[in-house]
Amino acid sequence: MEAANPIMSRNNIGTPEEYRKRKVALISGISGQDGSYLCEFLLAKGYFVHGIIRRSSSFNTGRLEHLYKDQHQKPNMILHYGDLTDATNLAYIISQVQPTEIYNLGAQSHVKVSFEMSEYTGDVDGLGTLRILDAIRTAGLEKHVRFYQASTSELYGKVLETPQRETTPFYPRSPYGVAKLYAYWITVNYREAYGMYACNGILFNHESPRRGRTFVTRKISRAVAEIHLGLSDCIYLGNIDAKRDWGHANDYIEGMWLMLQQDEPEDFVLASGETHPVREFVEKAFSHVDIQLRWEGKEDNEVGICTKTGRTLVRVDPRYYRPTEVELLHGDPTKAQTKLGWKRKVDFPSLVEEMVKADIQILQTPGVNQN
Ligand code: NDP
Ligand code: GDR
Repeated sequence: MEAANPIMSRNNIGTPEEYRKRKVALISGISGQDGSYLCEFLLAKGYFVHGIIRRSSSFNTGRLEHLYKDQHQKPNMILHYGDLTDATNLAYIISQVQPTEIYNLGAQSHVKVSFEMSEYTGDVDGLGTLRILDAIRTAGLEKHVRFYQASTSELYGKVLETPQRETTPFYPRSPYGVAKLYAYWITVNYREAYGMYACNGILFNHESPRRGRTFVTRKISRAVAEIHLGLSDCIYLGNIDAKRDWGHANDYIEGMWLMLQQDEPEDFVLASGETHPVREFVEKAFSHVDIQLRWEGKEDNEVGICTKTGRTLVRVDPRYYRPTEVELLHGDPTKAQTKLGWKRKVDFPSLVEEMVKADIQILQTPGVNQN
């Protein structure tokens, strides 16, 4: 932190005393959906925010662009190149920036992709968490840093109990879920072994216009916008009977922050408390462009047809099926509501509407980042 600290001294961030007085957050996965909302939220609260971004051959900071303007004179945020597979780099960043809170959101976060990149997913999502926890200890910060781990409802996997809560047994159904299981338990273990303030947020699906386009909600909202504007004919989906507990990402990041502001570290479920099939998301999304669907056929041959024109707008493509599926997620957020005072604000119909409208607007605005 003093002038000898190369990261801090080359960035015009004020005196060491000024810096030490501030709350300082480090976010892995800052360029993702949740990372960008969390960064906005923490900056608004007066935090100094550090983020870890991966080197990429193409631009990967689109979700942060609006926050990065005006950061050159007296920045409130600094982005560092890094990777959860690189322990040396993580140890260096953490020891230099001396964060007070660390949010580990970085992950290979796509469940279907994790079946194809299982070792990599284990390395990043499982061991990556261990690398951060060890980097905190190496820097001697284990009694000073508060650590948030992005755990997931995918830990529940096969349905053993509904609604799923903090005490529901885990049974992950993908390499992603299994990697996150390791991350969950190593977080618990370091809390118990070293007295670290470390929490798991077991978050159910949360979406937004910033959701990556290969996740089902954004894939649907984008396709509906394209079909509405005459840019596409049909959307191809996998298992449309899977049920998810969907909320808005912007509501969930507040819950992450609240978990790190308590007297004692604990694990919490964040969920909407409702569950809906993918099929219902599709129907609702089309209804926002005045298209009603009727379903015909069964399983792989099922199609969604526009009741007015008779055109087929939805087809099932088994390519999107997973070797093992999580059929039903339905969370119980009672503990977070009671202990954290957390409550989601955006309901399911408003979420679908916001996503479809945002995609229509993006497609109608020339020059805007089309992601
Ligand atoms: P995204 O996929 O949008 O973002 C993932 C972030 O991780 C990106 O910034 C990505 O960088 C970064 N990342 C990927 N691999 C690495 C790596 N090897 N080293 C460092 N960073 C890496 O995910 P979300 O924002 O939706 O989710 C945030 C976290 O929460 C993830 O850990 C996810 O597994 C978890 N989660 C998400 C839920 C959801 O519904 N959204 C629910 C429960 C848990 P890049 O931009 O370069 O790809
Ligand atoms: P999920 O999200 O696997 O729940 O993981 P995703 O949106 O990928 O899938 C949700 C459900 O929709 C079904 N589905 C399809 N999914 C995708 N991606 N593409 C399709 O075409 C399609 N058709 C049907 C899936 O089979 C699944 O049942 C997300 C991620 O954000 C994880 O990182 C996070 O941990 C969990 O949510 C909670």
